[in-house]
Amino acid sequence: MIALFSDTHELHAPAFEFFRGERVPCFETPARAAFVKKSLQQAGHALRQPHVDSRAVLAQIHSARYLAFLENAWSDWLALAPGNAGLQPFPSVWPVRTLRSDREPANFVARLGLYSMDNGSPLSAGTWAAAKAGADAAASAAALLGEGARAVFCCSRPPGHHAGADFMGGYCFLNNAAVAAQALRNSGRARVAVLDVDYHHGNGTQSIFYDRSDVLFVSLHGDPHTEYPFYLGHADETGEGAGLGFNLNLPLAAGSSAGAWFDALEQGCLRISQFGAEALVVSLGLDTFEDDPISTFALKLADFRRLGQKLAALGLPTVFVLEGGYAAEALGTNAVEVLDGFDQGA
Ligand code: SP5
Ligand code: ZN
Repeated sequence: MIALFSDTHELHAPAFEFFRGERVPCFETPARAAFVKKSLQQAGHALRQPHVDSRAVLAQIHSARYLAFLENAWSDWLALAPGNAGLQPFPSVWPVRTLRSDREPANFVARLGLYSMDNGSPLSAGTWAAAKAGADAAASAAALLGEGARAVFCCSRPPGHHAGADFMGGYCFLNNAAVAAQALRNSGRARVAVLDVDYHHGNGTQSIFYDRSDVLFVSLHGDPHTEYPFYLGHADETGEGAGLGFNLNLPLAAGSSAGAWFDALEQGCLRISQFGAEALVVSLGLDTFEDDPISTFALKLADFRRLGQKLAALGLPTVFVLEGGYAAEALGTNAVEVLDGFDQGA
């Protein structure tokens, strides 16, 4: 399978995040993509650079003011105080209910809160460049499908599925899966399905397509009653307006078995077939792995091959985008199992 990879991901390298009020090393690290790259090369998958500028598609997915904020965030942060170069900005105030989000404050930290869903998505000097390279990979993958490729894997980070039209969150800044889906729509595919198998609900992708019937969103994830992102991902979220019936959430209790997970996958795949999708985007989070440090599902290496085979059986041109997965050393072998299972089943 063609895999897209850019070294630019390394430029997003914050040092710490918060856990229980303490600074802890980031779970989402450059080493993750390095392990996946190494496993791809060992398994003989061809690596290519992204070759399409995603800027026009990004403008269809994200708000202009959010994109402008993100692109300039690091220089704005440095402009506040010279010593900020060695510090990480975090939001400390958010426009929750009754507060206004239509007016953009001048204050940097207030703007950071306006455009964030959590304080768990640290920025670093190269965040925009790395996230943009990931979006370029997603747009490039869609273009390669247009040239006849059966499937393309975007080996990129930071991940994207928690990022909404105008906010970052959950280690995500630009929604790569949404970029791939929109680019596939732009190239003439009438119906595109996004299947999100990350442990966490893809709240950003859901919200971006919630009122649309041309992009079906299906997600398997830890029940938001107990699992991040908590405020979205319930089974009763079925879409709105023209999008009613085109959103399917399959939440599973924390600690669910691989058997229960594959039962839910079956339901999701049936819905995608019934939808009549002309292309598939897979938000490939691998934090469903039994040894993942922040998640509670129990998939083993062999289950990832089974996942790939199951996805191939849908018979659709497919873009895979890397999302979460924090057992970094196992991430590469787990990802390659999915891709090899897909190639084997295709
Ligand atoms: C893309 C993705 O997978 N984002 C996940 C963001 C999760 N952010 C919250 C992390 C909370 C960490 N909790 C650690 C629990 C350890 N038992
Ligand atoms: Zn996740």
